[in-house]
Amino acid sequence: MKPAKAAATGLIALLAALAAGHLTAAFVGLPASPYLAVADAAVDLTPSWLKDAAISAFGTYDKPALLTGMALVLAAVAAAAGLTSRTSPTPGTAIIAVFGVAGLAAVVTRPDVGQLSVLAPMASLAAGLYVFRHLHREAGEPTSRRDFLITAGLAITAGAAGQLLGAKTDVEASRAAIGDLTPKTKAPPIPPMADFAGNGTPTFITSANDFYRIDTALTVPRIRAENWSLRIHGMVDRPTTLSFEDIRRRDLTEETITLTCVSNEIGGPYISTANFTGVKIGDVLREAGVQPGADQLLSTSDDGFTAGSPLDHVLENGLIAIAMNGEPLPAEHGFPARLVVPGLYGYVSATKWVTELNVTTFEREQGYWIPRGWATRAPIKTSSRIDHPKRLARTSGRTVVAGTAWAQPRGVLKVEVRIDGGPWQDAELGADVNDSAWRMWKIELDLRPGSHTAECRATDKSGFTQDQARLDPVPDGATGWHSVTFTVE
Ligand SMILES: Nc1nc2c(c(=O)[nH]1)N[C@H]1C(S)=C(S)[C@@H](COP(=O)(O)O)O[C@H]1N2
Ligand SMILES: [Mo]
Repeated sequence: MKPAKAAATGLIALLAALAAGHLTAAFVGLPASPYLAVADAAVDLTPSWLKDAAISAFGTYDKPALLTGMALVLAAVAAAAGLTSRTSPTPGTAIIAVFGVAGLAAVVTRPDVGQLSVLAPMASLAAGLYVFRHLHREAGEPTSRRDFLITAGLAITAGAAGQLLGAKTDVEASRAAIGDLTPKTKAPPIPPMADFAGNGTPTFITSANDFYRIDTALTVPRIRAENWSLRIHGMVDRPTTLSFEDIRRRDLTEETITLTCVSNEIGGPYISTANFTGVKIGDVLREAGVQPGADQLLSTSDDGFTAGSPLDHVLENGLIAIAMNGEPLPAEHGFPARLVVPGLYGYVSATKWVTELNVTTFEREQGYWIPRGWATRAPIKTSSRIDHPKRLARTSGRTVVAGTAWAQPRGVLKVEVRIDGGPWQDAELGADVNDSAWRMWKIELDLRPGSHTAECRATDKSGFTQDQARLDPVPDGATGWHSVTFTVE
C-alpha cells in the first residue's frame, strides 16, 4: 500500500472512532465522549506544577489548547497505525485496540457518567476497528478512493451531529424555565462612585460574561434544575436532600460578594464581583443539626471536584447560590447551584454544580487541591492591583493611577501609591459597599515626562498592610506589591 493511502486508513479510522463516540455520547451524556473523557483524565493526572504552568501559559485558553494538542497527538498515532500496517492490518488493529481500551477506562472512571456511558467508547472502538479493517481491505480496489472519501464524509457528519445534539442537552431550556428569583432581602444598591470605570478600573459589578472562570471541567456539567438535588449528610442529626424547588421556595437573600482565585498572580485577573442570590449555608446546616466535633464542610460537585471549608466560617458566612446578577447561574458558573463564601479562596469554598454537603473533619477528608500541594486553610490575603495605566502605556497630561483592592471579609481601609520608590500617598477610595466586596481607588498625579513606576499597597480594616515580599500563589495565595511602569509624554 502507498504510504499516503496507509496513513489515510489510520486517519479516517480515527475520525470514525471519534465521531461514533461523540454521536453516542450525545444520547448518553457528553462527558461520556471518549475524546473528552481522555482529556479530562489527563487534567486529573497532570501534576499540579504542570497544570499551573499550563494555566499561566495558556490563560483561560488552557482547555482548547489541551484539546488541540490531543488531536495532534492522536492524528500522529493514527497515521503511524496506518503506516505500520502497509502489508498486514495487525499492527494498526493492535494500536486501535490499545487506544480504544484507554478511552473506555477514561470514561468508566469518570465520576459524572451513568452506566450507559460505556456505550460511547465501545462505539468508538467498534467504529475504529471496523473502518480500519474495511479500508485496509478496500485499499487495493480501484474504487478505494471514493470509498475513503465517503467514509471520511460520513464520519465528519456523524461527529458534527453528535456535537450539535449534545450541546443542546437542554440545560439552557431548563435555565430559561426557572423564572423569577427575586430575593426577599435584596443587596443594597451599589452607590455611585463605587468604581472609577471612567479611569480604567473594572465596573463594580462584573457581568456574567466578564466574570473570570476557573475550574477543572473540560465539559461544563449540564444539569437540568429538576434533575438536581443537594444531599446534606455526614456529622448531622438529620441528613436531608433538597431539590431546586425546596431551595427557591425559601427566603432568598442577595449579597454583593467578590470571588477570588488563589492562583491569581500579583496584578492578575482572577477576581470578579457579582450579586449572588441564594440561601445561607449556615441556616441549612443548622436545620440538619451539626454534631459536635465536626470542623470541615466538604462540598462535592456533580463532576467530582471537592472543596473543604472551615465549618465555623460557613456557619456564619456564605450562600448556596442559585442566581448571579438577577439571573439563574450561567452553566459555566455552576447552574443550578453553587457555593459562594466571602473571605475564602474559591478552591476551598466556591463549589460549582454542587450536589453534596458533607459535614466532616479536616482529619478525615481532603478537598481536590489539597493533595496537589495547596494549603488546607486559605483565607483571602489583603491585596491590591493597578488597573490603569497599563504596563508600558504612554500617557499625557495629568496622570490618573487607578485600581482595585480587596481584603474579604475584613474590608479595605486604605490604599497607598508611590511613584519611583518615593513617599507613599493616600489614594482616594471608592464608596465602601461591604467588607466582602472589593474597593476601587484612584489618585491624580503631576508627573514629569519620562518613564515612571507606580506601586500600590492596601491596608485592611484590621490594620494589616499587605506584604512587600513577592511570593508565588502556591500554596495559599500570592503576596507582593503590584508595580506598573509607564511613560508620561
Ligand atoms: N465544580 C467545581 N467548582 C469549582 C472549581 C472547580 O474546579 N470545579 N474551581 C473553584 C475555584 S479554584 C474557583 S477560583 C472558583 C471560580 O468560580 P468561577 O469560575 O465562577 O469564577 O470556583 C471554584 N469552584
Ligand atoms: Mo481558584
